[in-house]
This record gives sequence, structure tokens and C-alpha cells, in this order.
Amino acid sequence: GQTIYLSDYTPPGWLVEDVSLTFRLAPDATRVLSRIRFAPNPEGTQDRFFLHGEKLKLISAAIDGTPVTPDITPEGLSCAVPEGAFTWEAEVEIAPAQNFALEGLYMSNGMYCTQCEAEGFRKITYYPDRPDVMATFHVRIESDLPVMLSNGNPIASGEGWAEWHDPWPKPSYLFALVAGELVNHPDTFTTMSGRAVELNIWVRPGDEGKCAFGMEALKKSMKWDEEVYGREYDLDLFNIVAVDDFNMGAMENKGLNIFNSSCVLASPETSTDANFERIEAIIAHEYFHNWTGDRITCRDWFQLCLKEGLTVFRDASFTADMRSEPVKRISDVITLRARQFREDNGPLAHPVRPESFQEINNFYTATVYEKGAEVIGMLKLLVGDEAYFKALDLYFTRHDGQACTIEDWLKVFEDATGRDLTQFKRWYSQAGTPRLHVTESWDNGTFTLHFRQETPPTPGQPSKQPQVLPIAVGLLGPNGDEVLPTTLLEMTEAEQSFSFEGLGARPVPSILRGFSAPVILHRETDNAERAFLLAHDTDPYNRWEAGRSLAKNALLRMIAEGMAPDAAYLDALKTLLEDETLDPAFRALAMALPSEDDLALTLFEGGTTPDPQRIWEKREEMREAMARHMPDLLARLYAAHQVTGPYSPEAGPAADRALSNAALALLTRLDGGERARAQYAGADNMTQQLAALSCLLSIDAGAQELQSFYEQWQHDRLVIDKWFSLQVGLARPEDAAATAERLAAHPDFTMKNPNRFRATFGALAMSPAGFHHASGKGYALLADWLKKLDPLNPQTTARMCTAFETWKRYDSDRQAMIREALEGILAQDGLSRDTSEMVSRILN
Ligand code: HT7
Ligand code: ZN
Repeated sequence: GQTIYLSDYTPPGWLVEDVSLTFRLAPDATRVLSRIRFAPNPEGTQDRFFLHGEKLKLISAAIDGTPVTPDITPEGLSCAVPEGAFTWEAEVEIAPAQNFALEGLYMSNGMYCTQCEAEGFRKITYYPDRPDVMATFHVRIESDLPVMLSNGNPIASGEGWAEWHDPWPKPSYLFALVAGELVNHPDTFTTMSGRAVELNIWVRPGDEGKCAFGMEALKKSMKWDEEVYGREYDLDLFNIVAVDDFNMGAMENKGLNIFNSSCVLASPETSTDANFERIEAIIAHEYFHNWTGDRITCRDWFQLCLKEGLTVFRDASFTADMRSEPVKRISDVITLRARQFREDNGPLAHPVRPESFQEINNFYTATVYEKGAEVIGMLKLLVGDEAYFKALDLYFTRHDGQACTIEDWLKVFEDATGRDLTQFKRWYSQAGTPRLHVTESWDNGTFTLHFRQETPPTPGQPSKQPQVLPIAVGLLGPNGDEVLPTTLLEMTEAEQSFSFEGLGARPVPSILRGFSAPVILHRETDNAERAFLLAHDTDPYNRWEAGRSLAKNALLRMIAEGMAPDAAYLDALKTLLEDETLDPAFRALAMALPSEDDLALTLFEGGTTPDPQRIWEKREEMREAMARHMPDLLARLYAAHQVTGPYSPEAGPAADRALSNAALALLTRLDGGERARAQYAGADNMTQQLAALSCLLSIDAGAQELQSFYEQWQHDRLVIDKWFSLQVGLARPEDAAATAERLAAHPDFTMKNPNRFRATFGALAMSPAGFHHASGKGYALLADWLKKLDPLNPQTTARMCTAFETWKRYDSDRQAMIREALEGILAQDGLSRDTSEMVSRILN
């Protein structure tokens, strides 16, 4: 495939003043008429006029009214043009009903919708489909469908047509169109300057009852962005549409956000607490893009983290404010380690701002999003809150209406704070997770921390330079009192020491509080010290981390040395769980064991080849030991944290349910499923129902409930997705692949719906012991289905190939089977650019 490089960027030769589009919608032959006003870009060169366009049937083209015959290739067209400004007109034909890639204009349950980020607009019409070309759009839609929507404000409509105008110049990737038989859940929001904004969530008839929560989340987001960032909404209308067939979570099209229905529809009966929290966060994320993404966008796709890292950082702060700050931080670190560290320590490692790609869709990654957000968090820690908001104000005033780069972003911080960010910028260019090694010394009242940083090689980057690490530390005295409150150390060298003087006794350090930098910390310590921090640390994140490292250490010794579950860990956990002053959500998180994947990476790093089956067995053994160590406490927690009364998705009751369900999962190992069965029978909400069903399935005792669950929810796609994924995810390792295979033959399985495909095969990929089962069945099955999916939906296929990204950790038998599976995919005729890039990178 062809590789695109950041260093090859050149400004566009022509800019677009405005665009008029007319859509004559028909499933197999939609006509798109375009009228585009082009003007030469003084900053570019006018050597060759080129418009992107893929899979388009050109009907006619004209320049200033005179028909032209352009040169057409599979990527687009070029043509001779006059000097100066001119008007381009074209008519093309496309077939939305045949578009299963879900990119461009496509159909989902009879409804027309679009997905243009990153390069989908070129499948709708010929256009300079790059984010640094920003224009105002005028759109006319013709169809006999009752609802026809596009970006901006409605300007006129009549029988069979509607017209829209978006006054804000935008790149083509933010264009959107929706038409269908939809119903709306309306509301209004009054902005800080007193403007009334009409809000709507559009859904299929029957889903009206699942919109209220999303609408509240939207209003909270609008208010939060005004209060915290001073950002007001800038149109009179804001529409959200729910679509069943969608490749990702949601899309921030200007004034017309389109959502995967799983990321907006919510009701107590059908959605879990986790679903509610995720929906609130995604609605906020897409709304926040209105300023960080839409008003200020990216110059080119290498700058993707400019909008994504910042917007993830903003949505995380929003969730922390709406719910619990420490719980949000801990959950984010869990996902960062599970997804981003996994990526950063394998063949797909790349910088937060990549420097080359073949298919940009493959770079919507945990590194760009989550590590991108961590980098902004570090910047905020280093400059302080006040300077951070001063820099953001400058960013919004200086760059409003522009397509920007990371250089622009950092310059704003340099100008606002006087800091030199040259070294900090390495966070954007160096891939890999830094290892931070710490040792300590104590000398007569002076305590010194010695740090050494090192980042392992990653593809294309054999050696790394030291990065700026903000290290938040506190010190605890021997009696548990804090003798030094949280202090930020700024490490810039490969090796650096920091001393604290005038201490009465040797302190215990609490290092990397709040996970102040996305690094892997290496420090010699022992269980006594971990237990001390678990009991006394004032930083909730590090308190949780102390518990996790106790658990991890215990598990690693069970796996590597065949030790029994560590009683010291079990005692410490019990003490923590008994502490009723602690947030139940925090206690629920403390009960979760390090993931199978996390353990595998640590073993591999320590020179041991991980055995996925053994890791699974030892985690099971540990959970059994947890249950046996504290049965009475678990029974008390289960009963005491039951939530009675009508269901509310708020953080408080959700935290209680999280703790009681975590207790239930352990108790089920002791009571044969009695409590879970009762909870299942009495549940009036999905959180309780699904938790009970999971408990039963995990002890192989839920066959009847599984059947009745299906009968109860047959009509609800999103709930049936849960039914698919639960069975695969909870199957015993030796049965996981067979379960996925059996479900793929179920009448409700379809490859055309990404949610259903992921519910089945994503669940297999995320069960390490099942996926990596020694039989190799997991590998062969997934590879088979990816080969079938690729011709329909390359984007989802490529994304799911990441299931194989950890392959080099495993033994030679497994490696050989994975290599064969990957080579089999690569040998497929007509393999998409998306999948071929991913598989080649994984293999190398
Ligand atoms: N900016 C969006 C990223 C995106 C996407 C969304 C749905 C389907 C395909 C997509 N390609 C890229 C989503 C976001 O980060 O908010
Ligand atoms: Zn985003």
C-alpha cells in the first residue's frame, strides 16, 4: 500500500468559499449534485487541480457552466481549470443501500445516514476531502421520508424536500445528512448569553422512551462547557440521531451528532449502570468537540490528537465533576493500561502524533485518544490550573475558525506561560511507555528519591530521549501521618534525584500520585509497605494502586511459583472492604483483580512466557480464596448495599450496586447461585438482572435464566448484544471459541451490524484464555470471520485484528498458529487497505 507522511504536507492549492449540495435520495441510485465555489489559495501552488472521489459514478461535470471531461482514477479526478476563482458543478450517482462499509452515505434500517470522518466524504461526491479546506455548506435533501436533517439551521422545507444552511465554515469530514422515519425527544437549553437552543434526540419509533437520560447529559455538558471553559453553543439547534449500524461510538458532525444507538439510548430496564455512565461521557465528548474539533479543527490527520486527546481530557474532567474524581481516575488508568499500554508495548506502537500511515482509520487508537489525553493532563499539572485555562482562552481566541497543528497548540502554552516546551513535545513524537525506576536513600534526616527513566524501542524508533515527567509524590511518617503533602517533581533528565530534608524518621514515599504520568513504575518494595500505603495513603489513587500491587504480586507468585493465595493480601482487602467510610465504588474497584492481559505483559517483561490458561486458573483460584476468606463480610456487604426503591442511574446508587454485585460474584461461588437466582428473579433493572445472570453463567448454572432472558428481550437489539457477549465472555476457556461459533450460526447473528459482530467476536478476542486456547481454535475462528467481514466492512475488520497484537509474548506453538492465521488473512484476494496495513504491522 501507499504510505502518507506528515513531512510531505503541503497546503491545498485551492480553497472552497462555499458548497451547495442537492441529494435526490434513492436506495440504489442516489444522485448528488454539487456546486462548489473554488478560489486559488495564496499559500498553496496551483500546479494540479485534484478532487478526491471514490466509488462514484460521474454523470456530468462543468466549470463555470461549461461541461468538462476530467481524468478519473480510483482515488479522484483532475482537470484543467481557469486562473482565479471558478465554480465547479457535478452530478454523481451512489448506492447507499449497497454500502456496508458504513462510511460515506449508507442505509441502516431504512434510514439514510452518513459517516464522513476521516475520509468518507469522498464517497459522496468529488471534493478536496481534507480537513484544512473549510467551507460553508448549503444542503437540499429530496425524498419522501418525513424527517430530513443536515448540519446547521433549517432554512426552508416543503412536500418532499428540506434545505439546511450551516453558517460555520467546516471541513467535509463534519458534514452529515440523515433522512428517515424518525421521532424526536425535544428539549431546550438557554445559553449563558440568553439564547434559546432547540435540542432533539432523533430515534426510531419505539425508542422514544430511551432518550431522557441522554438529553439530561447533553444539557449538563452544555452547562459545564460554559462554566468550566467559557464555551457557549453557537447554533439555534442541536440534533442527535441514534443509528443501529455504526462503526464506532459516535460522531461530532456540526450541529448534527450521529450516535451508535448503544451510546445514546438508555433505560433502567435495558441499560446497566456502566452503560449510563458511558452514554453520559460520550454525549459530553461529542458535544465538547463543537469547540475542540469543529470550531478549531485539525490541519491534517496526523494532528488527530489535537482534537481527540483534548476532547477526551475534557470529557474525563466532566465525568469527574459529575461523579467521583478518584473513581473516574482509577477507572481511566485501568483502561489506559488495558488498551494503551498493550498497544504501546507491541508491534502497533506509534507516537501520539503518528508520522506516517496507509489508512488513517487505523489510527483512531488508544494512543491517540487516551495517551493524547494523558499528555494534556501532564501539561496541566506542569503549568498549573490557572495557566492552563489562560492558555486555553488564548487557543480559542487565536485559532477560532482554523485548522491547526500540535505546534500551534504548544505555542499557545508557551506564549501564555513563558515556558519552553521543546522537551515536552517529545511526548507527541516518541512512542512507547517510559519505565520509571525508583530507589531511595536515607541519611540523617534527609530522604532522597533517585529516579531513572528509560523507554524501550518501538517500531521505527530504536532509541529514545528522556521525556519531561511530572511526578507527584507525598511522604508518610512511620505512624501513617502525612509528613509531606502532594508535591510535584519535574523530572527532565535520564537520571535525577530529589531530596527532602529535616525529617524526623525515614518516611514511606507515595510516588506517582493520581498516576501523574503514563509510565510503568518499577520500585523494590514489600508487602508490608504496600499494606501500609493501602491503609494510610491520603491519595485515593495510590491507595488503590497499593491494593492492586498486593494483588498482582500475589497472583504473579501463584502463577510463577505455585504459591497459595497470599493471606496478607486477603487480610488487607478485608480491612479495606470493612471500612464503611470508603466510597462503595472505590471498594468495588479494589475487589477487581489485575486483568489476565496485564499479568501476561508483566510476566513477559520479567522474562517468563505467559501461559493464558494458567493465568486464568490462578485468577479463578484467587477469587475462590477471596470468597472463602471473608464469607460473612461479603454477605453483609451484599445485603447492606442493596438499593431499594425506583432505579436511579446516579453515581451514589450505582456505587452501591457495584459493591453489592462484586460481593455477589464471590458469594455465588459459595452458595451455588442461590442469591444470584433470587436477584435475577426479582430484578427490575438491567444492572441487577445482568449481574445476576453473569454470576450464574460463571458457575455454569444459568441455562434456564439465559433462555428466559432471550425470550424477554428478543425484540431489543442492544440487550440481545449483551446476551451474545455474555455467553462468549463467560464460557470456560476450552468452550469460548465453540460458543462464539455456535452463536454466529444463531438467526439473530448478522455480520452487517458491527455491534453484533463485536458482541460475538470482540468478546472472544477479549477473553485471553479462550482466545489463546492451546487448540488454536480461537485464532482460526476469528481469522475466518475477519476474512468474511473484510469485503463488507474493512474498518471494523481492521480494528478487530488488534486481537492478535500481543502475539509475540506467547510460546512458539501459539506464535506459529497466529502467524498462520494472520498470513491467511493477508493472502485473501482483494483484502482492504485497512486490514492489510494492520496485519502487516502486526506481523513485522
Ligand atoms: N471523531 C470521531 C471519530 C471517528 C468515527 C466515528 C464513527 C465512525 C467512524 C469514525 N471514524 C472516526 C468520534 C470521536 O472521537 O468523537
Ligand atoms: Zn472524539
